[in-house]
Amino acid sequence: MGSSLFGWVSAGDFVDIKYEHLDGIAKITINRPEVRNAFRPQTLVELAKAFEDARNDPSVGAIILTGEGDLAFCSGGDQRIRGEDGYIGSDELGKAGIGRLNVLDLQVQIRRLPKPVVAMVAGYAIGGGHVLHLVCDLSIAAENAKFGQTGPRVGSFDGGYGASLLARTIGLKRAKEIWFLCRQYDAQTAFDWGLVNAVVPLENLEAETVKWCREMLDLSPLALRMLKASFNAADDGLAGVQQLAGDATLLFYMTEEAQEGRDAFKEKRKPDFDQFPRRP
Ligand code: S0N
Repeated sequence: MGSSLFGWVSAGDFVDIKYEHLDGIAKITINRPEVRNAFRPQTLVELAKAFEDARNDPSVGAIILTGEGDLAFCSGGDQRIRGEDGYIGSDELGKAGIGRLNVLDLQVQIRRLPKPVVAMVAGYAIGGGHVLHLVCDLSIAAENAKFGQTGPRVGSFDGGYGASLLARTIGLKRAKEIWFLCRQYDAQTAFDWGLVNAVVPLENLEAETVKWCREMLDLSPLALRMLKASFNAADDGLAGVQQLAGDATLLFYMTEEAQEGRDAFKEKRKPDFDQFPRRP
């Protein structure tokens, strides 16, 4: 992928990540290439902040998640600071020796974020890094991408989205194979299994990913929002239903019918809902 061909503009100061914008696209890059973009608690706090900013920014319509350099998207939790109950940060919790598993919050945040999130994968997407690409809505892979889980080898597992969403995405037998054997799979296999949407030469990865984002930017943001919530609703249980129902409420708020209820309350009169059809 090398250096970016695009004129990304920095949109925030972070230590472990880069957060940039370009014409309606936000790009969030895990910037720890010396450890193949493994995440530590600080990385996850920063990722959460950047995703929140991208969610709240009305100029952003699509979000790219990627890793710095050509060698890795993300290699999962930073094993050097893994303590006895999670990953030990440099904050007060970490100083008290209390670990965190805060990547789970990030996974949920990406699922619930009402804008499309695209994983742009060069090199390794391994362990918790593999789950991060999995929870993104789309994944574009470079030809050098490698996918896999390592949990049973390094003494961890993700039985949440890491197992269930993987099974939903590529089927139970293949998901179990990935977790039970801890093999690595090349980009073509990932494509054949439906784990990624496209495989492109490394040098085209960013251009292709931006092209996919621009195509989505040309489409209705509300329709994309409703579709994302609809796709996730069943798998996310009541939380998924809540997201979809919240989107329905958002749409209802925009109707004259809902606004009649609000106006009647403010004007201290009985609402006139007879003016609205009782639809078949
Ligand atoms: C990625 C791999 C395959 C790359 O191999 P390659 O290219 O041969 O490079 P290396 O020489 O191995 O690595 C280069 C340098 O980077 C360091 N490094 C790589 N990965 C990590 C890592 N994850 N943590 C810390 N350091 C890492 C290497 O040590 C090396 O450094 P130097 O040069 O100093 O020797 C290969 O590196 C690899 O297999 N990496 C480990 C992958 C792995 O096992 N990751 C952890 C898997 N587990 C998780 O991610 C936890 C899951 C999780 O997050 C979670 C799940 C459910 C509930 C909660 C949680 C939670 O923990 O929050």
